[in-house]
Amino acid sequence: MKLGLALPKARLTADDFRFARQAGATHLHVNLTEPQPVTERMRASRERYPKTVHSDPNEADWTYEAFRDLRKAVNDQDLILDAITGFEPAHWHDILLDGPCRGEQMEKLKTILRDMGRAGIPIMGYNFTIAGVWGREASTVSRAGARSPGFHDPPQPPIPNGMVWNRVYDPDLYDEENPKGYAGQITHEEQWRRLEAFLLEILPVAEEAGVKLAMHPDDPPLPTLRGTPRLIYGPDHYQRMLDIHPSPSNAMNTCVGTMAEMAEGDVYEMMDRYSRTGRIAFVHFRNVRGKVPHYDEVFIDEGDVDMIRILRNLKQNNFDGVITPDHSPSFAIGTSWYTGKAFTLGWLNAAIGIVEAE
Ligand SMILES: [Mn+2]
Repeated sequence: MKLGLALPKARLTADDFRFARQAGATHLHVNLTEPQPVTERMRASRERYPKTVHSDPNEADWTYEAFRDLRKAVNDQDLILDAITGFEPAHWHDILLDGPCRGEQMEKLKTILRDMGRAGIPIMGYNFTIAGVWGREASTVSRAGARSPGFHDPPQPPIPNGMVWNRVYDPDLYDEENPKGYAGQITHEEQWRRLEAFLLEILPVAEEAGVKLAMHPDDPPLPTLRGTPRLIYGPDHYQRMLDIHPSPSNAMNTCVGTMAEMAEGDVYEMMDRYSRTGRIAFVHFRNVRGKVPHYDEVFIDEGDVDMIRILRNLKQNNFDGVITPDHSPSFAIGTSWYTGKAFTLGWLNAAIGIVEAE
């Protein structure tokens, strides 16, 4: 088992890489999407792409050369670039929504996977979701009032057309005040059909490129969110996804926190069952208190889940991939993102060392 750190696009600097290495990580995951609030996103999109619906707002980050240079910068700090953790919504909204540019966007994604393979980046994370990660608000129930996300059954307005996740991909279509219809109000079976079509078409390309596609469960793991269907929110759902295609590139990014939040099933049984398949590409580690529709994310060493038991089970099932801290509560002092990550990395580094030595 290897220790990794996931970095957002804004933190891809040499000092950030050194921070990861100093805290004990050997591997990095990077998120190249732009996590901007909707209003900023709309403003930026309007300025840069006044008419274009399907343009990629950071095309330069998604080329072979960019991947190659990123990998080199990571290697230069004695780390391994293990994964990119998600496609930009502008690249594939019509794959999720079965829209008119689906074919063109499938070709774009295939090019990205080929370029990743060529650059030596072995894993692409993804989450086949229309509503994305949504509805969590800051909670302070972690130890000594540390701030951390919680989910408490909020009202769920439907998603105006022109948006997937929380990202506006078409500012001309998107109208928050007077929506021109709503996105993704479809059945679960239709969303499974879209996932199946996506995987059957893209997996041969991924396999040839030597890249694994690693699917994250739906966070929060509710059957529907904002009226859109979710696919991976219960104990058997990953099996249905794995059964679509036996390729080793058809893989999972299991998330201990999200799986513990599921209303049904048992996180230990799920992790045991899926790690036995050998198709977990990497694991997100975080602890949680509660289950949908009411839960709070908490420090790694508090909460409902016995994280050591999870690690022992992963070792027993010969999991040899990367484990990264997921979201971490924020400390009251210091640069909170870094202190939260450093705490979780230190805990995980010690725990992995002990479990591996048993
Ligand atoms: Mn996660």
